[in-house]
Amino acid sequence: MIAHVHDNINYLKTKKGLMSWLVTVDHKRIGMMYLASILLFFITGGTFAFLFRLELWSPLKDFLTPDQYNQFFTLHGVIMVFLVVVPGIPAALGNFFVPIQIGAKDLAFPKLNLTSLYLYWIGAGIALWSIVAGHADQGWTMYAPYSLSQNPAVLWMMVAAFILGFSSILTGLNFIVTMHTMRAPGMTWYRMPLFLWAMYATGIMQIFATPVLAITLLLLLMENFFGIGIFDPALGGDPLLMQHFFWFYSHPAVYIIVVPGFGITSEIIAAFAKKDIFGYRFVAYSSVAIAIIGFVVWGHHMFVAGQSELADTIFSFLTFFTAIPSAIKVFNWTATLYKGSIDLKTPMLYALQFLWNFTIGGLTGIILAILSVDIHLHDTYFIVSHFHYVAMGSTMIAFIGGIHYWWPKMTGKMYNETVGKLASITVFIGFNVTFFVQLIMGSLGSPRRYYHYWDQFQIYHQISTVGVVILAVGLFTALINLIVSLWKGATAPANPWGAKTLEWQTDSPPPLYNFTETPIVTHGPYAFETEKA
Ligand code: HEM
Ligand SMILES: [Cu+2]
Repeated sequence: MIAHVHDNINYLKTKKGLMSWLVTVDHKRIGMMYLASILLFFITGGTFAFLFRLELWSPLKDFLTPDQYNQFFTLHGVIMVFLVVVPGIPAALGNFFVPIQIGAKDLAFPKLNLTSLYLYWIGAGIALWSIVAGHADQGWTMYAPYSLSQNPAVLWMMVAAFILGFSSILTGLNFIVTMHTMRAPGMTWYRMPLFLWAMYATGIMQIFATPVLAITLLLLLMENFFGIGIFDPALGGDPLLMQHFFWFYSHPAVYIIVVPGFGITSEIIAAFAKKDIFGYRFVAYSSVAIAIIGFVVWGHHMFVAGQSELADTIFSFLTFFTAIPSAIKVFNWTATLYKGSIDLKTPMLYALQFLWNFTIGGLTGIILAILSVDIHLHDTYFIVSHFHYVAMGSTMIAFIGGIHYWWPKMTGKMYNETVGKLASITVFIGFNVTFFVQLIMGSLGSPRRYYHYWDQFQIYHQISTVGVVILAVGLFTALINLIVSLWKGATAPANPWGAKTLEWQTDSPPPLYNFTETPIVTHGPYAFETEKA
């Protein structure tokens, strides 16, 4: 009886107190805890970036020593990659919405889900400890032999990445099993929202690629502690092997990073253009195609590392194929917008930014895939810009857009729309001022990761630093707007945007088991047209 009474109470109110959160197995609460943790690390990683960009204001010392500069970009990279963009969307929004979008009560393995969160926290704690332990300055790629330095901070960082990898694998596994076994009656594969297809493709990559990273880190640690020659040439090892292993994980990882962003963009565009996504199946399949092709192109990170010319040529050739599924998506989103009744609300502004930024990120990727051009551009600011257009400009922007899209559902509150829009526009300007200029200075030959740089690049660095200030203002405005809404925001209705997917058919915030009765699905995820007819 009592359980029944609880059925209608929203998940935030079912139980109170810190302990009720720490031992919860509710996917929504776990998602919210991930969200809070990831945003905290985003601010931490951003602070390091902000500081070293300020340092780059002039070619000589401003306020950081060269050593501190190296440590700061290392910490920035490790935090942003392993603690923010890789877990990011799946762990926070995926956790919250995968079960709800298929009409299920929870994930298939709720306790495993809580375990993933704890592994994330432990991994994050160790990563932070490595800051205290000293002096990690090897860069986020941890290339041997430099990373085999017996430096405790570097070792701790590897242990952290190892543990974080398991958190990621378990999340992917949980999602895949859930989608296979727990779909509501009528929820066929092709009625699944595109966000779920994206989560599915991401899950595949998490399960198949992440173990390779784990093994690599384990080998590095063994080499460090027992002096077994695996990667260190002084011990008879092969440093290139380390790079192969590393990129065999890390190229799929770039898609673990961006594919979830594709998913969110599809949801937002459908909801705010009030249309079915053009070529739904192509968009769904292209996520899976990206996941598969992503496994055979890792060598494009090693064009100048000394692999054979034949290998270079093959990897260059194969890399071009990754452009096809990405382009299919961009074309289909654009076609969806065509003749849509577009509503430029805050989430939609982020989705449009995503389209712009991802187009630049993807096209610069193709430029880098051209062997002869990459020899010139490798290790310049062009690379830095390319991956920021993808990781920040696409993934983080989609993430922030998704937070705005689902905020009313997650919290039951509406944020201020005008402030949300202004923040979004500021972020767009700030991001592009920061990173577009880096494409130019990179193509002029300015190397990355240099503390002292040549005078002729100062103006570009300064423009970029101004951009970062604008970006920071935009991001903080967005964050404050969301936080203020928790106290001041109007109560959110069940479906503020008039969207069609299942999460909008339950209360805001949802009850403990998501739906008071199991939904029965009778149409596709974006059935706007059927309604008109
Ligand atoms: C869509 C998500 C993508 C992400 C997250 C991403 C991320 C990255 C990252 C992090 C690097 C830096 C390597 C380094 O540390 O030096 C990189 C380099 C590279 N990316 Fe991407 N990339 C993406 C898409 C693409 C696409 C679509 C292509 C090609 C069609 C591409 C081609 C390349 C190439 C060739 C390099 C190597 C450049 C070099 O090291 O000289 N990327 N990418
Ligand atoms: Cu790659």
